[in-house]
Amino acid sequence: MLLKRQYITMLKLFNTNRLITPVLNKCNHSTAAKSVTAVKINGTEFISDEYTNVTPKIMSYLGKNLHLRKDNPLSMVRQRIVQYFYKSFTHRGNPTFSVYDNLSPIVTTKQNFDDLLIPADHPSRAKADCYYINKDTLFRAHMTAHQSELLRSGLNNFLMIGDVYRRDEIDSTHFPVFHQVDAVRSQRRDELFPNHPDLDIFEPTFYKQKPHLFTNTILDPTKQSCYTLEATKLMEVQLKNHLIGLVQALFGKDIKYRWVDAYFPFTHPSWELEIYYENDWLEVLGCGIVRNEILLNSGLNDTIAYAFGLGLERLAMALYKIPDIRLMWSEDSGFLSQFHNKDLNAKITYKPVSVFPQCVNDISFWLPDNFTIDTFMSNDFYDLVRDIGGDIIEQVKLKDKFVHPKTKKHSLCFSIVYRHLERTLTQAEVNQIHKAIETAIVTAFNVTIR
Ligand code: FA5
Ligand code: MG
Repeated sequence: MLLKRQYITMLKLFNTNRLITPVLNKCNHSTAAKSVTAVKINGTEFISDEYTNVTPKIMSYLGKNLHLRKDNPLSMVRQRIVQYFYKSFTHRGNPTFSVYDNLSPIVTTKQNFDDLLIPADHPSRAKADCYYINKDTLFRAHMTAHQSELLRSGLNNFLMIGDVYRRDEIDSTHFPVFHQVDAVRSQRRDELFPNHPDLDIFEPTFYKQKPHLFTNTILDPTKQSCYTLEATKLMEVQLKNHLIGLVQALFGKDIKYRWVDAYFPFTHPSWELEIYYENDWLEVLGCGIVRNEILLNSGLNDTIAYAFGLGLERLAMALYKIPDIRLMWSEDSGFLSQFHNKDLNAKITYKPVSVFPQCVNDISFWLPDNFTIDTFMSNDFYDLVRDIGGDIIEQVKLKDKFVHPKTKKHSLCFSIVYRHLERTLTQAEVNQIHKAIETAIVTAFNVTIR
């Protein structure tokens, strides 16, 4: 989220408040009528100002939570990452890391920037790069926005997963909303060096003053001035090993990767991990040793920590060969069904769905008296549907089942998704095929269409 490009052009496109749904117009009674507009989000009202640039379209992504949706590839990658951390770190049989995947994406500038030592004039704060609700409130631009508050609440090892919002270019790998997994792992001296009472995490000079009076510097590229080189190096090795372990768990042992030196205001030293994918290097995450000032401000004066933040979209696109980031938002069953009920570790290669629109017709029927929902042979039904509909049947899914309270008759409802791969189907021709299926199942299974 550093060194943002392009923010001047974006500013020209979106610099007005009129994109906001006005929910309130107050008049200033004294002089010329001044209108104050507010933005209402999830029931909370925010007074807008010259910073406000969030659009109704962007607001419409709030609460979509793709990372928690069952059939979404982002959710599958999320679960694999969480599993990796649960498996790799346990303490007396319990997972060491706790997971926060439901934190509100509306944060203060303090959370998103100040708490992370991001300077007041840093380009990542630009109105052109972020979606501001007003000058103090924005849609989080990275999951690191929650790092300080979770540290303050006493957590040592945690994952923060959610949607983040950035004004960025629009192409196959960029979308204004994407998803990140962020993490912090912190350790005290006895945890980092359990067998070396002679080693310390802090330089002797750090102890000479009160911790908050110590001036921590990042002039040395290898470490922060407060930490020893041994502690910093050991944390670096652990951090890198854990992250390489993660990409190998996702992509297999043969994945080609490289580390690139990086800069983030909240870590030092910092790195980015790139993987070799489709003949090019792809940046998948940023990481580093957390700046000690952040830990001190959160009440921790005996700790060294590492942190990282990765993008779920990039990993999912590479893992499943999904060519366009917008597909993550697809509600199309032709897309979602490719990830439906799949084993988390199954090798899935995305097959492009037809670009022609689908038609969905439901079919409901009462089963004959001698049948129940459990004894009805759904697979026979699917075959019959395919026999009649042919290749234009994209999916048949059970939508509803019902037992009549009085007659005890059982009823089923299926949605049939029709799509032609080469042309747009008309509703009329779909209705005709659908009717033919109804007629056929009445004969074949003795059911009664509802
Ligand atoms: C950050 O957001 C830092 N907060 C990461 C971090 C956390 C560093 C903790 C150190 C410690 P960055 O802007 O590089 O950094 O984004 C992190 C990852 O999010 C990237 O590596 C990439 O995988 C993903 N990402 C960034 N921008 C986009 C985008 N526009 N579309 C899709 N994925 C993106
Ligand atoms: Mg980056």
